[in-house]
Amino acid sequence: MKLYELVGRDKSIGFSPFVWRVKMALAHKGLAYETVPLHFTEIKDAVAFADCKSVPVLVDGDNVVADSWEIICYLEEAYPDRPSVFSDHHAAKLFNFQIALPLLAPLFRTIVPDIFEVIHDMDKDYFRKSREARLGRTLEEIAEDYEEPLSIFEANLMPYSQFFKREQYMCGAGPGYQDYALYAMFLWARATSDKKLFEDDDPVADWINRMDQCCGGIGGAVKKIK
Ligand SMILES: N[C@@H](CCC(=O)N[C@@H](CS)C(=O)NCC(=O)O)C(=O)O
Repeated sequence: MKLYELVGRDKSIGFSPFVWRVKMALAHKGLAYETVPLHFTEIKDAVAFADCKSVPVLVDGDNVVADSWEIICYLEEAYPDRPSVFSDHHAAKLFNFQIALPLLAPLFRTIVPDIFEVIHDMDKDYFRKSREARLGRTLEEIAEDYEEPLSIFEANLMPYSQFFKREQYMCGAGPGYQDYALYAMFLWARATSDKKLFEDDDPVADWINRMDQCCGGIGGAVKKIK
């Protein structure tokens, strides 16, 4: 199996929150794969064969699947004898939408100037132009005002703090899709930014420690890109 992923200056550290969902699911299922590390500006040409413009893309024999959700659904169907990541397929699908606007969007605005610092020089023009157009401001303006989106992120994280005060994982006795999707977002931030997203004594920190150790510790090994 081949997984096309996004890397920064350091080719050994993938930082896409969507690719990390798939990597955690592959590890959960014990499926082996190799990665094809790509910089932002390499993605379009490299995954054109999959008729898409973003990563992750998975190639499994003759099967080509794009989009993290589609890939995980494909793995569930193609490898039914492996442990499922879903405790409830519909609740998992809904969770993608539940975290997109309240958490992923403000976190993106919080760390986007930090992401710019860790990507390869070849990507800098593309990243600056595309992200400044999307956000309607320069990266420098965004960097000055990061406390506003960060406070939105922190407020929207609160239900998870309350939940993890009482429960170990979102999917029950062990981690599953929702845990991986939320954790992948924190790996994105860990690989690209030094910003503190929660207090050390927050129950979210305990859950992240548990997630760092699951699936052979692949998430726990992620370091900030130098
Ligand atoms: N819905 C897609 C989103 C994937 C996505 O946005 N990937 C980003 C990396 S995090 C990408 O490839 N961006 C290409 C670009 O910005 O040119 C999924 O879940 O797979």
